[in-house]
Amino acid sequence: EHAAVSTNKPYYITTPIFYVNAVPHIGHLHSVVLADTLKRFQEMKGRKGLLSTGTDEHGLKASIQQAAAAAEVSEKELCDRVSQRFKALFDAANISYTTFIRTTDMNHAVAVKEMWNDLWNKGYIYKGQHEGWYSVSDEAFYASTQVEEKTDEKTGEKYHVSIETGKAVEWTTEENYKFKLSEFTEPLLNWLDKNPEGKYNEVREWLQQGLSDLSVSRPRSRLTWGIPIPGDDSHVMYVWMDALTNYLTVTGYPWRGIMGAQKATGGWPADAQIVGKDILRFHAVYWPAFLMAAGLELPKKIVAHAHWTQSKMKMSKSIGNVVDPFTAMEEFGTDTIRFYLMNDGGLSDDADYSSELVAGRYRKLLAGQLGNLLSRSTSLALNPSKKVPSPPSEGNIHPDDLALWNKLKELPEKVDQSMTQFRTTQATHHIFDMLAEANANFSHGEPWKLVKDPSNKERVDQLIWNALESTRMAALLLQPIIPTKSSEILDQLGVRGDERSWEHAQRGRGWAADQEARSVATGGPMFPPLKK
Ligand code: ME8
Repeated sequence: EHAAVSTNKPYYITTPIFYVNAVPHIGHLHSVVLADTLKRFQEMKGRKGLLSTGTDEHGLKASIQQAAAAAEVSEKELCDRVSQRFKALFDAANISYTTFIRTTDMNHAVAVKEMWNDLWNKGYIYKGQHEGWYSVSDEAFYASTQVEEKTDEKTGEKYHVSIETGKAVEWTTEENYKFKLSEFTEPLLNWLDKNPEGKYNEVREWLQQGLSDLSVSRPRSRLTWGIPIPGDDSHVMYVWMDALTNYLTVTGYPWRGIMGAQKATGGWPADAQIVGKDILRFHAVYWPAFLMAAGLELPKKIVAHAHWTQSKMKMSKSIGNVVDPFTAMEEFGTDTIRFYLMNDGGLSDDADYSSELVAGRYRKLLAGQLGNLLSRSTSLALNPSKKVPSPPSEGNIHPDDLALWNKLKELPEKVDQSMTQFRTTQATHHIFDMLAEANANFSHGEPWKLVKDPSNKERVDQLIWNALESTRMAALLLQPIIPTKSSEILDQLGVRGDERSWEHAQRGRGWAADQEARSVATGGPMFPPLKK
């Protein structure tokens, strides 16, 4: 009974919620496609999936104000407009999100206040002082390392500026609420010890330097755009405390009362939280510390991925070197971009975006391997009956087919392992390695020559089965990454809707019941030549 309960827990995966001071780019899309791929993979294996994404609309008063002024709209209108654009992107990219949260939603304010009150009541928040280099025009504090000293040429007076923005800063002290982050150094190290992972080494190094308490409020006098602190209207919530709590809000936190019980999804703790490596500190230090303080369960995995660059520089709104994902999907197709992101964008190494490379992957892999094998396997000239030949029996494998036969056997396990480690680049590598072998098997077998002599029928059928089965396995395993194209391919192969889940992703488990009655369909090229 108990085991059944725990395996019934939905697979809950999250993406960062994105700032609305700039429109979405390819990097944002990457995080969301990765989360969607992993969710779809779990659904293929029979679990219910929850995927949450959305927009982070508080804080950053200056940037949002400036962006709104530049666009000649109000702050609220700007938030609506940009948030809508993120949502439209995720719809266009076929992201199967189950919630799209905006931190300006009413239920989110309720959840954030609940979190605050809980930490306050448990004694983890106190009133203290925050000191640092403050820039009035940037409305930001800077660390000493972000500040440099200058000398006024006329007066000879010394003053300080932010290195990044060049704006004057002054040493400032203000009253703040603080979170006792320093108490969590040891508990966090213990947590990391139990969850060994590559990127966590970096986190461990931060922790070993020791943590100081974290300022979790801002005076309302300089930041009005935020959630007020319960019981003290003169302060608003620090934007990261507000933003991180979104992962609980969408699960129905605080999970009590009539409303709470209705809204509870059973998703928490999250199974995986996808983030870019730029925000790992917030997710692997602050977030688990807040959760520990509140006595809540910790996420099972924080997955940090590397960045997309252009000419080796991180793609970012502040540099302005961004790729518009709408344009890219229009030019190459949604599934092509999804495929490119998952095939080339990894967890450890940054990847440099290039349209030539997108086109190259399309030509060589999608059209050259997958599309090519599909048209070979459904060739009317070789298989006028369009029937799916019977699979060979285990002891009767043609020597030329052994390598492929074994690859087909090992493939699901390899893909499973890669996906379980969030390594989509490895998963596609294994799938296309099998497809290359399948195409070589076909070319080497030369069925177009053999078919001229009817006595070769058995061998021709074997070669067709090899190609069909390889195409079926590839399309099935690629479903989480290229859902639309996979579905079209499987339709063409006569694979029924109820034959597309994980248990069918095994050599010889296709076309199960009434294979005799099935036939494949011929069609135009699945991946037609690119326009230019
Ligand atoms: O940090 N390559 O929002 P944000 C890959 N609101 N991924 C990239 C990327 C790139 N070049 N650029 C951005 C925030 N990303 C906060 C998050 S969460 C509680 C609050 C992706 O709009 C990546 O996931 O700056 C990165 O972590 C995120 O967008 C930052 O988005």
